[in-house]
Amino acid sequence: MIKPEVVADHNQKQAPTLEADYAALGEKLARRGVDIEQLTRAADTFAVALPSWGVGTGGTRFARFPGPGEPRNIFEKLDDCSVIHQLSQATPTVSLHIPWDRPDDPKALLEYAQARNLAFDAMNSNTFQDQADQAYSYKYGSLTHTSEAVRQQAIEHNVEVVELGKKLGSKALTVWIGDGSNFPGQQHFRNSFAHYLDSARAIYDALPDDWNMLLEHKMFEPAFYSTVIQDWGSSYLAARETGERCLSLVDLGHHAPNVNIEMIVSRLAQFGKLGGFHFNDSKYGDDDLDSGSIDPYQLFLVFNELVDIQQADSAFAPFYMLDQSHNVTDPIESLMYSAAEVQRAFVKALLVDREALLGYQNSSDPLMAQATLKQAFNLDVEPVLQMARQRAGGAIDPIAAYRASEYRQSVARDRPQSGQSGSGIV
Ligand SMILES: [Mn+2]
Repeated sequence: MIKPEVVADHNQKQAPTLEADYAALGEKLARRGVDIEQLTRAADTFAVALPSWGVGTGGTRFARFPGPGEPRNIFEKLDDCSVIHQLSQATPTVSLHIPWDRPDDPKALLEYAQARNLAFDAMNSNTFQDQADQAYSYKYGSLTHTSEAVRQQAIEHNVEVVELGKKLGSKALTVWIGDGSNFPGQQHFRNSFAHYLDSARAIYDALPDDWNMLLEHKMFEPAFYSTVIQDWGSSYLAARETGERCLSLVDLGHHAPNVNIEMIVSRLAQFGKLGGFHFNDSKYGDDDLDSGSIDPYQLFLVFNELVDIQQADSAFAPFYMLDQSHNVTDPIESLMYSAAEVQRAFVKALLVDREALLGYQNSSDPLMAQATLKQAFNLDVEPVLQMARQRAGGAIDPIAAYRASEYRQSVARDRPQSGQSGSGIV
């Protein structure tokens, strides 16, 4: 972790500016009837999980350009995650990917994480790649394969991930499969979906009572013609058929361009089936750009729904995770910046005057309804985020503090480049 003196020194220099900005914003919010202290406390409650694979440099199917000091194993990944949480104070959990992060000694891994103020979020299984020691290939599918033996192997892998997660204190399994087809006629749609339902139920049966199973859909890639769980409709149907604690997970990047994702959020939540969220951004067909880097308004509109649902149902607590690929940036910087962007969208959504909005909706005043949303979105809440971080022991400006710490230079010396980050090409 970064020396506390480095963070304290950074904060001391930034504090006078923050105090002035915070006071000015406080006055502005007070005129709207909002207590800035209450908003800052709410900001502090925000948390989003880090993907273990996110701290390694990503890439595309064309190439990967490794950065200096990449983590070479799960312990070094946790070291990087602890730095992100130390400075951002918004990422207290890590989501593991098995087999990439499979520990020899789960107890030792749990202790290592706890010593760094980290816990484990949802576990991710992997049946979209073949592993060296497996009997059957997933080339033509896994949980939906036409062969029962292949399906059984994929089910057993998921059960193994649940068993491992139990030892690590996780409470959820996220299932994403690449199963689908590249040619019309290659796959029987109904049969493959029926196989998926049978496999999902078999995995669900192995789930502890206090766990959730999260089904992630993705429109295309790696199967470019059809994907078995390609949209929220398929995800909803599968979650509904599988069991009460089986829920849909929405990844912001896994939709056709221009799809109204905030409405999907609303639909799934209305029927008790929204279980989790993967944050990222996209411009074309990608699904891995940094959260809020392309369309921060969409991110805000998603949180507008999430906050609206939360205020109606206090038990609503979906799993949040960042899911992005850092190809050209220092992954630690991207993850800190992205966590703050998601937190910013959450805080702005809290500022929406919901009573006024409902009034404009009921009186059919679309201009003022959208203006009510814009009034919250257009306000700069940076001082609230900075104050929440500082009070929690983090850095007022995480990127500046991180660069001042020279953490990357330090790990670059300790971690000679191996050419493998364990994150693969994502
Ligand atoms: Mn995802």
